[in-house]
Amino acid sequence: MTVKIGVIGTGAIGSDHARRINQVLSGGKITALHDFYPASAESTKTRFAADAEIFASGEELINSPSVDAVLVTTTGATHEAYVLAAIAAGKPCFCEKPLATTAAAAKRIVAAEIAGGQRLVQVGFMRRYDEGYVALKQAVQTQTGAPIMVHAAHRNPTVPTSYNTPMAIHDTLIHEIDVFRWLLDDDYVSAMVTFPRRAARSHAQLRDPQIVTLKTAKGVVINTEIFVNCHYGYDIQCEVVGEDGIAKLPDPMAVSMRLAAKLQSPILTDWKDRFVASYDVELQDFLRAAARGTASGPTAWDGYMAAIASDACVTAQENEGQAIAINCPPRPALYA
Ligand code: NAD
Ligand code: ISE
Repeated sequence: MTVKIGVIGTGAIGSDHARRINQVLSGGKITALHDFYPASAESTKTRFAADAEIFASGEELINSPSVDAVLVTTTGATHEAYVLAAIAAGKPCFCEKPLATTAAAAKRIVAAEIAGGQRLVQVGFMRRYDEGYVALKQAVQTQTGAPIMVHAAHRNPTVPTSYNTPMAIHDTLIHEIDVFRWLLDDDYVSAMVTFPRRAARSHAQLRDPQIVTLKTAKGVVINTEIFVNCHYGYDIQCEVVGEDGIAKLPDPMAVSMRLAAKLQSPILTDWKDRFVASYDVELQDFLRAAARGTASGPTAWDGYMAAIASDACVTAQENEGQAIAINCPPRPALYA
């Protein structure tokens, strides 16, 4: 079966997902596109989806018989309405991270999915599909002994001036919030934020960098540096310290060169390249499940748990140095 896919939001990642569904993966075809800016949808159609129809609204796209499943790749704050509409239509929905920018909105999505009685939502937490994180998880489960601490860094070379301080949490750190919950099989109990001096390239609306400390129910302390104007590259680092040893996330494969009296190897600069294989695997997983009318991978519940922690981190940004409590509700049967 070929799953007919509609994409809402054809910016950086929406157009890239359209490309991979039509040119790389199997079992799906882009039949419908919508973007707030029609020129963006037109451009995606021209480049990657010649046969797709362009819809005037996301809701029309979702309810069209030419669409079996939906990709929501608009900006975070607009995800909720489209995901709820996809659930109401009974159509599988891949929603890019964050599921929602507040826990209240994510909770409404979870409530709608539970009311419908079946899983339809997959959240775009692609790191769970990354070879490096999968290997790291296996090392933590079998070799390091029980985890005690995690040291991590999430560095982007640059972000636009529209990117503000809370986005460092719900747009950027949200990846670590989810992946560490998955990696450690643990939930969070508190969050704290510390700001070093503001880096020179920080924008007016952004305090960059920052260090977020999350504590888990099992007592693991996770320190993550978020530095989104770090200039030198796109760099994702993570080291888990356990009872018996330390496991480190592998760097992407790169040739090491001895050249001009220097030992050097390149560092990537774009998230699209760093996680290219994981995006492929997560969306192939989505297509496979959507063909059966359901969803797989990271759940709306995972998106909600991440949003609860993300809200606490934003509060922690506003109360530097204070530990903000995180209270996770019990997991409903649908997500067991
Ligand atoms: P972008 O700004 O490049 O694209 C967003 C697109 O959505 C734009 O074309 C915009 O016109 C459109 N849009 C905004 N609001 C809309 C609305 N209400 N209805 C219809 N269209 C609307 O942003 P992006 O970088 O592609 O990010 C999109 C989403 O993907 C965000 O949630 C972001 O966090 C996520 N993302 C995930 C990853 C990842 O690594 N998984 C990487 C980048 C972005
Ligand atoms: C972006 O939206 C992503 O999801 C990238 O993976 C992340 O590194 C970046 O900070 C976000 O803005």
